[in-house]
Amino acid sequence: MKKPSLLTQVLVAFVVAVALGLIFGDKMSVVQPLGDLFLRLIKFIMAPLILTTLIVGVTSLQDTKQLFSMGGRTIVFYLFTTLIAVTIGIVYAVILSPGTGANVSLQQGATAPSGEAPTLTETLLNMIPENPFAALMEGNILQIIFMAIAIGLGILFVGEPAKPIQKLFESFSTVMFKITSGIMVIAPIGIFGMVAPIIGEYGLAVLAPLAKVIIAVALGCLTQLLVVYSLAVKGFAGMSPLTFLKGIAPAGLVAFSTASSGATLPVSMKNVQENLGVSKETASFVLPLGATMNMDGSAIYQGVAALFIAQFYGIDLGMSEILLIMFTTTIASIGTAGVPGAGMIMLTMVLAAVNLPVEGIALIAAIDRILDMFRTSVNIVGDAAASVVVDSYEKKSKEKANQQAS
Ligand code: DAS
Repeated sequence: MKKPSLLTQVLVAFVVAVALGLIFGDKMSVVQPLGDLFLRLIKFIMAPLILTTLIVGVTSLQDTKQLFSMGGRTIVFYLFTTLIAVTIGIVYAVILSPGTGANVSLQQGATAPSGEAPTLTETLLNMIPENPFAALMEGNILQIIFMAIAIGLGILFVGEPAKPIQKLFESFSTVMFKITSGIMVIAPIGIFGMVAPIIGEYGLAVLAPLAKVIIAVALGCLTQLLVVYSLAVKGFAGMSPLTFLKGIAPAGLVAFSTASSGATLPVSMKNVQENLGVSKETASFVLPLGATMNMDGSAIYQGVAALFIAQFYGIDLGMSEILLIMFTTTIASIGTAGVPGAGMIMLTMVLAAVNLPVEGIALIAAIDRILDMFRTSVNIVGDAAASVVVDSYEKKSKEKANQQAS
């Protein structure tokens, strides 16, 4: 009998986890170590995989001109889809709860997170590692990206004498991918071990009063997936949306289970290359960048949360405040780290920008993990859509260059 595909395995694991979570409640915490094992394994591989594949990605580009053209297309795609995402979130929040005083109840004992949201300047400056080894040890993705691009450019500019280093990173990257494939074998078990305890802990009792917030975020995420990204891959790359969504589904489910773009990165890099035909050089450039600065799902969440919090406190937002929320959310999503709960920290920046009470975050803090699962999945699928679209342009540019050369 043919072994079921990884997608089938993770889907079954997910459904069984939700069912057992609802049946056995918090007793399911007994399987948490299975989830922790998988999460630790993909976090272990994350830093060396990003560093080596991004260096290989940069050095395999024809020249710095291609680096800047690919970078430019990537950034434009990311900003454009994020703006659409936050608009979708705001529209759903208005539709689902038009009046003020939305029926969300302050969760007992919930407190707003104390984290301070970094400003855009701090986010950009923090990209530069003061100590490259510390950046690797801490798994600071933005700093690892900076290092990889710097090393990659160095190898490009040095040329022939740096070939041995380039070869070393190429073989190192291949080894990292092989290890990632090995880790993915236990993905179904890991997803089961992460999802069952969460569903068991929350159950339906906690989720009911905040159902409108969850529904608005879930509908916004579904719209972004099924409309925005499907139109993008179809329109710009001629790829069937079904092929695209099926191809990235395993990474989407790992993102849903881990609520961490960073931890999901090894899986999405594997999926886009093996299932969607994206070249290694595009994948290793676009995806690590996206995992830290393209957070469309977080933007949807921040749009929804800002409006629900305003409505809870009876604050009517005018068009200028709405536009300010859209702008701030887009900036905030660039600074949102690819780790669990980062979006809630960045929400403080959005609320402060439009003078909304930051403590309002406590209203939805209790279900943040559930909302984080939805938004992180969209973050990852959005990065994959970017890699498909950018790769398609890169291939067209190469074909044109070859035709001109011949
Ligand atoms: N969990 C974050 C991520 O990994 C997203 C968020 O918190 O908004 O993408």
